[in-house]
Amino acid sequence: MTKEKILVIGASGQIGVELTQALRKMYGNANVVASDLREENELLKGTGPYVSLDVMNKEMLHVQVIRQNITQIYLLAAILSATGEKNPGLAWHLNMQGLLNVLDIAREEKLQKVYWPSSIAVFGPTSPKQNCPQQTIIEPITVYGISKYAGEFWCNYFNRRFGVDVRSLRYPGLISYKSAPGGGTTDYAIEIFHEALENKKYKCFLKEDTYLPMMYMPDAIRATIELMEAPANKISIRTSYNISAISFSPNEIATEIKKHIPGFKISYSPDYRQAIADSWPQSIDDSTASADWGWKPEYDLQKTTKDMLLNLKNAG
Ligand code: VAH
Repeated sequence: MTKEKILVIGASGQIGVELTQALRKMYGNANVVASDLREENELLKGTGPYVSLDVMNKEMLHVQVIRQNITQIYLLAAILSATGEKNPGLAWHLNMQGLLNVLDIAREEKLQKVYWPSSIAVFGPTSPKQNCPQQTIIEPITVYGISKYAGEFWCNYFNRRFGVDVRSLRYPGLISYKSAPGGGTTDYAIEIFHEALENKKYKCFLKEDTYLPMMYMPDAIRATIELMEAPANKISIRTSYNISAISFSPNEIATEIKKHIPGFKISYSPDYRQAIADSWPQSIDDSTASADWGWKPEYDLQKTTKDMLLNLKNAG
């Protein structure tokens, strides 16, 4: 049994910090190398190896994989939906070339496994709005969605053609308190908690009835680990799995927060991100993930709200 040595690319990001922490608990701190273009996130400092690494520099990345005897790569570096619309060329280049660099190296070095996140942002206005299925009409209208959907096909190709065990999840909007969100359309669902605690009011950049698929980060991290730990013969989807947990609107999460902060007030001032949100499904059918590897969410809106407020208050 080869000793697992994991490289997390994008370890200082919203998902990367918590995924690195979870992987270090499982594999031992020294066996999980965190990397990012940015400097090491405070929460990771002193908990394990960290290297500055640009996923776009394929030669440097290849050297690190060999030098560190890496057996698995988790690639989280990406430009998200809202930021991507401000710089389409860069978003396409980073999201696509970063993945191709990792897949090529995984093939050449015969890595055990690769993880790469897709997103419900692959779906577009022609996809079903409710219980959007695993396979359906998929016509993304953001560069982020286009790059994630194209990336799904590259994952499928490298698995079928070269046997690379690359696995992927279509994350909904992710809610977390440990590290800042990364420029997404669903970031309102994180900002609202900070604003409610600091100012007792929040001006939301989406309309009050904008329903979106969301998930609390502990569920997303557990889904990722469960997917990666599942036996390969259980994985029937080599593009990317739909997963889901909760769907809510800004009005609904505001109402839930008011139960804890009675004076909290929300106002609405939709911006360019409204059109992105309107192009996505409101809820997702994740029955394939449940059937293949037993996916089941644990956090609903009530539990998420309580846990977010408790931890943000403690972080004070
Ligand atoms: C975004 N948080 O808003 C990401 C996510 C489903 C949305 O992929 O771009």
